[in-house]
Amino acid sequence: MIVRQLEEIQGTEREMYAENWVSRRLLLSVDGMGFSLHDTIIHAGTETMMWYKHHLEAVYCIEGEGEIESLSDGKIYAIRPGTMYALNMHDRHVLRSRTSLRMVCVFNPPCTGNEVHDKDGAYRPASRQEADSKNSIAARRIE
Ligand code: 9YT
Repeated sequence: MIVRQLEEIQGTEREMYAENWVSRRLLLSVDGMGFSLHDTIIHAGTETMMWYKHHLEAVYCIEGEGEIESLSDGKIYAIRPGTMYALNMHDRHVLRSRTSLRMVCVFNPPCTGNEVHDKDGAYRPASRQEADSKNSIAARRIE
């Protein structure tokens, strides 16, 4: 069993900073779960374009207010505590925060730890090597 506290992650390599957000990665590829789990703060008054071409992401807002715009059809959805969105079509989107947002994010395949957005707002795909090491860790846990 893996049990972690957010405070254990803060200030370690599992805490990633970008201009508009800070992401605390509670579960990563190396943990062998098949997904990663992030507690992410989006800074107030920011606009972030994202396009996770290589990942599926579900996001659950637990604090704050903002909106998400789907760039394929221009639809805008309000975000407030209790709102979930799932980028099941690898949807290009813009996230706008009126206040600071606290989001619980799940990525499949899992992030490996040090991903930051590229020029398209994407994370690089998980490499074969990372996938193999994840599988061997999962296998070791089962043994
Ligand atoms: C909500 C969102 O997509 N924020 C960007 C950061 C990302 N979710 C992460 O790595 O935690």
